[in-house]
Amino acid sequence: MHDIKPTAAKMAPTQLDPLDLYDVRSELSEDELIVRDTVARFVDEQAIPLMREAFEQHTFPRELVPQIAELGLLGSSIEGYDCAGLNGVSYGLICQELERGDSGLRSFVSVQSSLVMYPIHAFGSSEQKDRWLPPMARGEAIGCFGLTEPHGGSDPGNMKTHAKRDGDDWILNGAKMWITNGTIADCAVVWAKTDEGIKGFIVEKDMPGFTAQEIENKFSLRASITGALFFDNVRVPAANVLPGVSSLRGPLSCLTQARYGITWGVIGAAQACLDEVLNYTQDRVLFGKPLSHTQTIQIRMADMARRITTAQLLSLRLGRIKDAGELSPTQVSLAKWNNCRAAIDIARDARDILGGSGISAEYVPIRHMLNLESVITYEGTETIHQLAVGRELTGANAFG
Ligand code: TGC
Ligand code: FAD
Repeated sequence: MHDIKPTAAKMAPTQLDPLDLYDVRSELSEDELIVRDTVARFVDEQAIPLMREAFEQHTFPRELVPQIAELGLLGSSIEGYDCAGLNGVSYGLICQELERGDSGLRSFVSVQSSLVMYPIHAFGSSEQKDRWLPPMARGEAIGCFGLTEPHGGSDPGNMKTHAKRDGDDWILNGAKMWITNGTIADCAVVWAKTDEGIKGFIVEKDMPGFTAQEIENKFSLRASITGALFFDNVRVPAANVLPGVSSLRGPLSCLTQARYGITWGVIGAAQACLDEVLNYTQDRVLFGKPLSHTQTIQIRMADMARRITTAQLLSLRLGRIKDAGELSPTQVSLAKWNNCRAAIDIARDARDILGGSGISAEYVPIRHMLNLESVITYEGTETIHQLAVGRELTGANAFG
């Protein structure tokens, strides 16, 4: 018979933070630490208590938006226009802390900041910036980003949505699929083919011919709204066309911003899973000792810590490169691939270590695991990022 009491085995003194073994925290500036700690407090106190139910109810907790805005988390990298003007590392830390709560929370901020406010700021007219950026920073206007189409999102260059000039206006036709915030957005930045190249259109929710439909029954990112957008001869005034870009470079440069944030975000999800298994395995007594004292469980948790540490160092370095203005999309692809793969593997393994409890929403791994199925797919699938790195290494384009 096994002695089923905990062995009270001598615990080796632990001095390192299990969720930050290389003390990445010490690499952060005072301002970056304030951002991290403030968002962490918001997530722990305000967001986490709502996320499980939001996930179960398949709804986005919109009541958090005013606080998110109040903290300056919307368009945080933009200077002026009521935005916080923070650096890239701070944006990463915001994403990390939000996604420690739930990927849906980070998605909301990613889309608003990187996919809607960023293109308006980078490619918009001064009227467009004045009109949209301040209310978006305040969370009073919500945006969405329409690039993916029903016939295949990995190859946006093959988009069917198109627009034709008609006097001073444009007539827009087509459809977009899997659009975060699609049905709650006041406007959509929609990318469409024109005779003058691929252009971005700010389509307002009440423009005749524009409809949005919620995609229901998702098993992933349930605490986030996802929709399909339809454009049936929508008349868009020239004043709503982004003047600064007329090629695929427009939407792809937005993706570079959002993917960068995701490299940080998924670290938060992975940390939440490791934290859960560290706690759970201390109390779970099997074969006469706590699960945390068995060799294979320790190896699995050590592997989680190794992968989190690697991801942290990658994202921090990426952030410093970004803040120096030298970021290459290939570097972002490598980190999006590495960090999403690490996080989803960690979440799946954490789910397993919790045994039957692992399938319960009372513990976080299954929610993160299901969310990460979306995160590893959107903003470029793992394969797309591997091929982007392959293209950089070889100079040969394997997409064609
Ligand atoms: P390619 O010939 O490579 O490039 C066309 C033009 O774009 C430039 N470019 C980039 N610019 C900035 N950032 C990048 N990452 C860029 N990649 C390319 C490039 O220099 C060129 O510029 P120019 O001036 O010469 O015209 O285009 P390609 O058709 O070969 O595409 C390559 C590929 C496959 C990498 C690209 O199509 C791709 O990334 N596909 C994946 C699509 C994707 O990620 N969709 C995401 C949709 S949005 C979303 O998922 C939001 S989820 C948000 C949430 O809820 O959090
Ligand atoms: P496909 O492009 O059809 O790919 C199918 C499979 O083929 C994948 O496994 C892919 O890796 C593989 N594949 C593709 N090309 C190759 C190749 N050359 N070689 C080998 N394999 C290949 N999009 C937006 O525009 N805005 C949003 O706000 C948004 N939010 C989203 C939210 C959620 C919850 C989800 C799930 C998606 C969202 N997306 C959004 C769409 C997302 O970007 C796409 O799902 C993604 O880009 C993949 O496109 P797809 O689903 O059409 O898959």
